[in-house]
Amino acid sequence: MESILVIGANGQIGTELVAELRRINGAERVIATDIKEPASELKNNGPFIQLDVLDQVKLREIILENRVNRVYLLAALLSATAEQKIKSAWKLNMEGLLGTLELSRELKFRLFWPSSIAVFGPSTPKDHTPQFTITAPTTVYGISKIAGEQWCEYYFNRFGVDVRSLRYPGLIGYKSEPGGGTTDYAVHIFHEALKNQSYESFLSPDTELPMMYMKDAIRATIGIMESDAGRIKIRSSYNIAAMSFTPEQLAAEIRKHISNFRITYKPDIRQQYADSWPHSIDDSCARNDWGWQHEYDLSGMTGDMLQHLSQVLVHH
Ligand code: AKB
Repeated sequence: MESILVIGANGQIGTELVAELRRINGAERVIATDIKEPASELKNNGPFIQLDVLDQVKLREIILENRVNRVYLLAALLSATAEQKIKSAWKLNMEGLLGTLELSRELKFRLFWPSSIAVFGPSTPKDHTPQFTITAPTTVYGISKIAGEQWCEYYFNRFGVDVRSLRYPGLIGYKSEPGGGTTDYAVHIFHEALKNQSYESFLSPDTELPMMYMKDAIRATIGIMESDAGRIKIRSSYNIAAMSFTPEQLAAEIRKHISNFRITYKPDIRQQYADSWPHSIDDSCARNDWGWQHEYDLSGMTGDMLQHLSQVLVHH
């Protein structure tokens, strides 16, 4: 029996990706790994192995022993944390990828690696940012993502490594707390809206960013991984998009459900990172090449998020 490996399974994307992969493929076939002890759901619902992605010997062993044919490499430091820990962010984000690309070259598994809208920088066109345009990131995280994209393309062109990647926008989900990103305000705001009916935003009211509901992001991730190889024409990373909004617009949408919700603004250093990123993304290549389509817009996402998160908070 072949199996699927998720590295960094404890994180914002990993938690939801493992659950969905287990639902589709059966729990026993999906091995979750992370450097940290997992939340109980991950551990109790299927195999979990503690793994530091930089331990390439152990990673190779796990892949061989379990006949892994799909690897999702999600271990990374996000934008805000990476600015605080420049060298360890570079080490984890780059060496983790390079080591896994090497293993994929040797062992021939299909590899997913996440890129981000952070590959773009202040000189990139801000609206409907095209697939192929200026990428001159000004954050450590963005530099690691654009370098990673080039490495993915290199390993595909030179060695035929079947690597696939998406440039995620800000992701919003209710299953896990976000960790160290700039777009995280759009998750925290829901927690605070439900608990305290108020939120202090670290981004200014009119900061428009591309965003996506986690359910769409998970469908995109599994969708690109399960597409026929011939449809994957871009081996650096695909733009994908669903919606764009500002903190003010999100607050107004939340107020349709929680009428006394109040938002205040106190921008911090993360404002700079957000200001260097696009407002909206042109994802027509992903739509044309392998049929990407989003389902959730601002109003659909907000309703679903509030409904599910309120249940999660009641049980905690
Ligand atoms: C972050 O804010 O760092 C991430 C991203 C946009 O990649 N969510």
